[in-house]
Amino acid sequence: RIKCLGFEERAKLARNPTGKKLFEIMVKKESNLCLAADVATAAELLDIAEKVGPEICLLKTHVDIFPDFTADFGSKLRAIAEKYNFMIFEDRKFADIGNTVTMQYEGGIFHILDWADIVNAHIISGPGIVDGLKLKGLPRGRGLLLLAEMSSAGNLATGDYTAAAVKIAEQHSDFVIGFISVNPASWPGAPVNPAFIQATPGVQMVKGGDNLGQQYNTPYSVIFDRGSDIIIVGRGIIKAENPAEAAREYRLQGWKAYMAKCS
Ligand code: 5BU
Repeated sequence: RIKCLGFEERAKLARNPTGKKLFEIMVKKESNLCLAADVATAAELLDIAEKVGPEICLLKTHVDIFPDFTADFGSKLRAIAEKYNFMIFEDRKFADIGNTVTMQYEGGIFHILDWADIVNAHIISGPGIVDGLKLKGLPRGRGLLLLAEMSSAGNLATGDYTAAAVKIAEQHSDFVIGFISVNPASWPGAPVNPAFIQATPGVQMVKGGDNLGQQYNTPYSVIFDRGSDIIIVGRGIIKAENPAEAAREYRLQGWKAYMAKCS
């Protein structure tokens, strides 16, 4: 096995300021945990961000699920993110043509560009989507994750599709900071450029799934066996009796797996 490059070294390779900062936060907090904060209301999200903030490097939102969203949501969440030193990732999964996504990113009710450090995009529409998002995001120092794989059963993001995501990322490495992936160690030509970060959803303490196609792997298998960097955990934390305690346990497991791989 080739020597594993640590997050510290990879921070220096990152061309995008948000990608670089994310690696640096991971080192500083000894955390490769991203919370998928899929709670019922914006009020609950701000509450769980306060509780879990010390354990995470990244907080992932689905802002369009909140019935109580207000214009000050972004500034409130950013204040908590600054207090606990984590970054904010809106899991928007942009998918349209370049011109349309510029408007979806910046405008509407949510003004995602104003508060999300990181967003993600499907590549189904081709590389123009990256050009569009970059037009708005790069001047603000924002970063983009491309969906190279998905965690759900029967998804179509495999093989040549995954390879195309890597190619597009290489062509836009000033803005693309990495991938949503499931098993990047299995990609042809793996490991991909270590400047890119790998973030993986579908993580719980035991392997399994839900009734709607989600598939779970453990923190150790995701980081050590499958070659990812960041575990994205939702219900494993938010449905726990004590989310802060559960988050701490996921952080320790995720970091231990990284240390086993890279020290
Ligand atoms: P869970 O509760 O840990 O299953 O939540 C997983 C989160 O990750 C949820 O917010 C999904 O929208 C998100 N997700 C995913 O599960 N699988 C994917 O391939 C992608 C995102 Br992309």
